[in-house]
Amino acid sequence: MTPRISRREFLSAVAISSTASVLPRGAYSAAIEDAGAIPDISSHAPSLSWQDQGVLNLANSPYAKLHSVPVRAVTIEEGFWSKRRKTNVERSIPSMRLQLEQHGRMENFRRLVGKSSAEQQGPVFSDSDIYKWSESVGWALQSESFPELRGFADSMIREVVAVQEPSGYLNTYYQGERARERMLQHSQEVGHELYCLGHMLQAGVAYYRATGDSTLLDAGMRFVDKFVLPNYGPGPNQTPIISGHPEIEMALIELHRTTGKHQYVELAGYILEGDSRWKIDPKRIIYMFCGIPFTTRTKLEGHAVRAMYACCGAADYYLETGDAAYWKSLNVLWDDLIRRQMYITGGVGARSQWEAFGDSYELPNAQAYGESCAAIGNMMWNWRMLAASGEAKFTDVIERALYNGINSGMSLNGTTYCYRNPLAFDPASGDTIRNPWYDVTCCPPNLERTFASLPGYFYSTSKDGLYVHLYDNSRLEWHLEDGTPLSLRQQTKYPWDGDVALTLTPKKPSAFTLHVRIPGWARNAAIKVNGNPQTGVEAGEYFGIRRDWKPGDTVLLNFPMETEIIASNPRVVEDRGRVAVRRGPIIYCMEELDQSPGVALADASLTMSERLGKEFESEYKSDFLDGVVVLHHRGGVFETSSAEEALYSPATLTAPKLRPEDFTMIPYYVWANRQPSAMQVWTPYVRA
Ligand code: FUB
Ligand code: ZN
Repeated sequence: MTPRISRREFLSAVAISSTASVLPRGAYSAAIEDAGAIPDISSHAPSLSWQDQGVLNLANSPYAKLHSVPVRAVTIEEGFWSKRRKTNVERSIPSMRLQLEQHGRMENFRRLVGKSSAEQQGPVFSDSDIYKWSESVGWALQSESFPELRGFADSMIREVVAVQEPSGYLNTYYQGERARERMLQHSQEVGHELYCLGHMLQAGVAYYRATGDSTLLDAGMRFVDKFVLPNYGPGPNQTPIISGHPEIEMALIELHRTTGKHQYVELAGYILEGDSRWKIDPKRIIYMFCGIPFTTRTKLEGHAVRAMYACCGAADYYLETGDAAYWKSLNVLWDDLIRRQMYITGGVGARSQWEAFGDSYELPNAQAYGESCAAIGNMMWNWRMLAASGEAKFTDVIERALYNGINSGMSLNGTTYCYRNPLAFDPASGDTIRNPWYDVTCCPPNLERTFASLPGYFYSTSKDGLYVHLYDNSRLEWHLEDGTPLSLRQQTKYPWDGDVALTLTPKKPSAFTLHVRIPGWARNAAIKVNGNPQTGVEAGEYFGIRRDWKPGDTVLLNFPMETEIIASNPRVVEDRGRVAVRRGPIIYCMEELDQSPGVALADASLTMSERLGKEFESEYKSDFLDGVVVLHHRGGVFETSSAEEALYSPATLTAPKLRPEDFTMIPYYVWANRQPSAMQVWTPYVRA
C-alpha cells in the first residue's frame, strides 16, 4: 500500500498542529484523532468492545487474514495446559509479585512521590518488570476473576500512574536525579525508555481488555500523545527516535488497534525505518536490530530478543499497512530463522555474549543461550505471520516454541525460571539453571504473561469461518464473523495422544469453513466429519472443511503420535553424528538421573535401525513430573567409560565397544525439575 503522505510529513504535521484535520484516517477507523489533547480511552470509539478484543485486536487490520478470538472466549479445561496455567496464577504470578516488591521494583515508583527513601534499584529497565507482571494479571483476569490479584494489580497501577509528570513522561530511572539524561541519543540506545513505555502500553491494553479499566492505558497514551509525538520524530524541530530495544513498535500498533488512532502506526513506521540524522555505531545497529530501515535487514543477527521484537513490530506494521517491502523482509528473515538459526526446541539466540544470534548454523548445545524471552518473541512473531497469511508453517513454529523452548522456562512448581534454555547440561559447570529471581528479570513475567494469554492463541476467525490452531481440552464460546454464535468443544489427551474430537454447535445451521491445523510432524493424519473419512489431508497445512454445519456435528482428528528420530543439518557442528528424538510436538531429552546407576550420558548412544523411531516405546506416567509420556529405548554405553580413556590416542577403524543399555527419555520441558543432573537433547547414535 502506498502511504497517502510520507511518514516524515505525517509526523511533522502532528508535531506542528494538534488539529485532527491533517491526520490520515484509515477507512476502518472511526476514532477521534487528537494528538494534542489529554487522552482518555473512554473518549475514543474502539472498533470492538474491550471484552471482545483478543491478544491482538485484528478486527480492523486491513491485511490480517485471521482475526483474534478473545482470551475470555476460550476455556482451557482439565488437560495439559490447565496444570501449567493453574500453577501460573496460583504460584508464579503471586510469588513474582513478592519478588518484585522484595527487589525494590515498586519502591522505585514510591521514592518519586516521597513514599520511600530507597535508592533506585535494579537495571535501567526495571519498570518493565512491573508492566509485564501487570500484563500477566490482565490476561489472567480474562479467564477468571481472581479478586486478590486484581486488588494487587489495581493498587500497583495506581502507584505507577501517580508518578507521571504533567509532560506525560513516566520512567522511574529517568525521573528525579537523571531527568537531564532522558531521551538523549545515548539514553535512547541503552536506556530502554521506549522499551518500558512499550511494556506499559501492552500492560495497559491487557488490563483494559480484562477489566475495562483504562487507567494504565490512559497513562501510556498520555506519554505518547503529550511527550513523544509532539517532541520526537522526523520534523525539523523534533528529536530523532531510536527504539534501542525494539518493543515500542508493536506496542504502538496495538495502541492504534485499541484506540483507532492512526498516528501510532505512523510513529511505529518511522521508528522501524530509523532516522538517518543520528549517526549510530554500525556494531550497535546490528546488536539493537533497529536504527536502519527494517526492510534492509537480510538476516537475523545481534541481540535475539531485540531481533524477535523488531520482527513482531514489523509484522504488526505490515498487518496495518500492507507494505510489501515489509512482508518480503519478514519472510527473508523467517527463512533465516528456520533454515539456520532456530534450535529444535524453538529457542533462538546461540551466544551468551551479547545475548545474540550466532553465525549461520552456530547452534551449540551446552553453551546455548536460548533466552526464554527470545523463544516467546519467536512465538509472538509467528502469531503475527500466521494472522497475515493463514499459513500453518507459522503455527508449527508457535507450537514448537510453546511446548518446548518456552515451556521449559518455568519450573513445574511455578516458582523458578530458566533465563537460558540450553540443550545440554553438566552439573559440574556449577550453573543453577532455574532460579526464582534474576536481577535482569525479563523472562519470568514474560513466561507468566504468555501462559496467562494462551487461550487467545487457540482459534482465529476469518471471513469464511474458523481456524483451529492448537489442541487441548477446551471450549470456545464465540461467533463467526457474520455474527452467528458458535461453540466448539475439544476433547483430547494431546500432546500425549493424537486423537482430538471437536464438537461444533452453531446457534443455527450455518455454512462456513472449519480450518483445522494438521501439524507439520503429523504424517498420515486422518480426519472424519460425522464419521466420514476425508481425503487430501496434508501435514503442515490447514485442512478446510466447508459445509453446512449443524449443532452436534463432530470432527475427529487423528495425528499419529509416532516417535521420530531427527537429524540436524551437518553444518550444525555440535549435532554431527547425533540425533534428537521427537514425539508429536514434544522434543525429548535424557537426564542422567533417569538412567541406570553409573551410566554417564557422555557414554550413551541411541540405536537406530530400519524401524526408524519404532525402537522407542512410550509410556504415560501420571505420577511422574506432573504427568508425562516417557520414552524407553534400548541403546548402548561404552564398555569402558570414556573418563578412563586418554585425552588423545591414535584413531582406529574399530568403533569403541558398546554394551546394551536401557534408556529413559523425558520431555525437554520438564528437565531440571529434580536434583541437578546431566542432560542432553542430542545424543550420538549407532546403527543396529
Ligand atoms: O534489555 C531488556 C531485556 O533484558 C532483554 O530483552 C533481555 O535479553 C535482557 O537483556
Ligand atoms: Zn528474558
